[in-house]
This record gives sequence, structure tokens and C-alpha cells, in this order.
Amino acid sequence: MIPTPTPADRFTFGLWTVGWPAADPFGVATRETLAPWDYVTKLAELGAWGVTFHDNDVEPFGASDAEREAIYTRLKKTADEVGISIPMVTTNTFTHPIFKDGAFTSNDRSVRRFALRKVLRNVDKAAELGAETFVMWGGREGAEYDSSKDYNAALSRYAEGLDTVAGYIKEKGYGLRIGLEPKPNEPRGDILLPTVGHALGLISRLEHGDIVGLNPEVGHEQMANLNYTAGIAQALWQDKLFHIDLNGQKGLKYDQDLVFGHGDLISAFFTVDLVENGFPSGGPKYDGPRHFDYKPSRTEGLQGVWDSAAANMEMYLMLKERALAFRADPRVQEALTYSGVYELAEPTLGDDESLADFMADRSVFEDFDADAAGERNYGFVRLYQLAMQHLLGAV
Ligand SMILES: [Mn+2]
Repeated sequence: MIPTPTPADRFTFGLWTVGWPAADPFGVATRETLAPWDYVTKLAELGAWGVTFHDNDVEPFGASDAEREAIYTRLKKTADEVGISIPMVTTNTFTHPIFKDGAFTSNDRSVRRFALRKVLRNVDKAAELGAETFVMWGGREGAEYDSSKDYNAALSRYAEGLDTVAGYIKEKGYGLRIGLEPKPNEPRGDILLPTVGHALGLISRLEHGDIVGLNPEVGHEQMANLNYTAGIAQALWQDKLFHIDLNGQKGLKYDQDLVFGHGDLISAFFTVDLVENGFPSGGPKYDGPRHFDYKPSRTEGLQGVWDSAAANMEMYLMLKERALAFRADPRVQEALTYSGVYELAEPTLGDDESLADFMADRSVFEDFDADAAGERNYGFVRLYQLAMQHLLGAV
């Protein structure tokens, strides 16, 4: 049985995903674009729960206040009519030539000031539309040439910009949290905050870092040869996983934005396992939307756009079924115990054990049989093979 999505699954799509007309650096657009509200209607028909967008996916760059109001009123009306939520909004600070050296970190101060106003204007709109997450992907915050950027100053300006936006959100009393989206490169040669770890490091230095977290994207972490599941796991551990971008990527290439699971399927399985089942011994769990940030391939016409959108949700639900069955399998529970996975949740020192007690305990060190401990069979391969049996539907 192939599962079908419902709004209860909380699947969301960026308007820029299904709305991508497929122009790339080597070729012109291969598809027409529809109006934003037409995508909203179609996504609802396919079983999605919500839509997300950059300001300029909806309003033209430079739109007047009156133009904006007319467009957003129509979008919200359609969304309400078809039962589609708007849980996340983001700002385009990368398309217009003004942002060619970045927005918050452009060498040109007037560009930085313009960017900040553009973002704050969009924060007001995000709050008005009822969004909970305000994603910030600093796609142009970077450089091609180390000689062109004072990285110390750039990071200070990045932090200044983020704190200004976060402070504004607090001052206005908006129920928004900022989700930074790391990416190592493309469109810039190198992008600031290239990975989840870099972003967590910067957040720790912010004045208003309590409402700044992460929106990690599968392909972006994999472009840096990193493990996406491990990355979102650390963001969860630090209570910073505010949003996720799901898609597919086949190794160290350009940003492919394939359908979720159409890249590294095994990694996608363990991502869904973590999101749906949580950590084996409990702990923080992701409860936000299951958001897809992919691109329908350039070969696809409009039917292919809808087929690929549906494929993202179908892939997720098939992986969810298998991940739930994996954890529920008594053989897996036994293997997890055998492998010591649950044992890792036990603190290394005892509850009432003082450091002096620990140092005096000869069984820990002096009388410990290190050779015997070194002979332990952890059984990690068998445990992984059980996951493969479930992933491939063999059990
Ligand atoms: Mn993304």
C-alpha cells in the first residue's frame, strides 16, 4: 500500500519549489509560472498542510505598500479557503543585483541598511500572516576572494543584523523565531555560516540568541560532506532545531535539490527515524512542519511539478512507515540493548559519586581488565542490517 498524505502529516512546501520555472546558469526557463494562489490551491489538493515563501515569491521587488496589501490579501484568502497554513516566511536577500556582495555583510553600508529594512518589513508581514518561523538563508553572505572580505568585521555585521531583527521581533511582541539556514557554497564561492556547527557557534554570541535557531537543509549539509541526521541531532540537543528543509542530494556536487529520499536514501531513512521516533533514550524531539525545499527537475512540465511534489510526501510517508516498524521490531530492541545504545544514556559518573570516590575506585582503572573490555562485540553491523531489512521492505 502506498501511503497518501493528509494535512495531519504537516507537510509544507516553499512557493519557490513548485514555482521554480527551471532557468539555470546554462539555460532559460522550461516552464511557465502560475500565480501564488494557484500553487496554494494545488498543494492543498495534493494533501499538503502549509506553504512558505520569500517576500519576492509573492510580491515584486520594490512593490508599494498598496500593491503588497492587495497581493497578500488574495494569497491569505485563498489559503484560508483551501485550509492551507503559512507557518514560515523568509526574505529574498539574494536575487536583486544590490545583494551581489551580500545583505547584512555587504561591504557597502548603504546596502546593509537597505537589507535590514527589507527584512524588518517582511518580519511585520510574517507576524501578520501568523507565521511562527522566520528563516534566514544568507545565500550571498560570503565571498569568492579572501582578499575581498574582512571576516572579523563580516561576522560582527552578521551578528549585528541578526540581533537587530531578533530585538525587533521581541520589541513588537511577535511570536516568531528565527531559523538560520547554513550552506557551504553556491551562489557565493564560500558562504558565511557554512554548516550547522558554524551557525550554532555564532548564535551563542548573540544578545537575542534565545529566539535564533536553525533551519538545516539536507542537501546543504551533504554538500559539505556532513551527516544531516547528526547535524539536526546536535541542533535538537541544543534546543535549536526550529525548522527543517528536506530534499535530496547525491554527494559533493552542485545544490541538486532533488526530491527527499531521491539522493541518499539510507540517510533519509535515519533522518525520518530521528524526526518521527526521537532519540532511542528520549530527549528533545522535533515537532515543527515537515518542510520540503526541493526543485522539480528542469525536464519536468507542470504535471511533473505536481508528481514531484507528491513524491516528496510519499517518500517521507514510506520512510516513516519503515522507521516506525524498525523501532517496534523486538529484534531491533534486543539489538539496540546488545549494542549498548541505551547504555550510553547512563551518566558516566554515579549519581552520588564524588570525584574522590571515583578516583579511589580501583575497579575503574587499576583492577580493570582493559583487554577483556576490548574484546566486546558491539553488533553495530547487525543492528544496521536490521534497519536495511525494514528500509527495503523485507520484513
Ligand atoms: Mn532551503
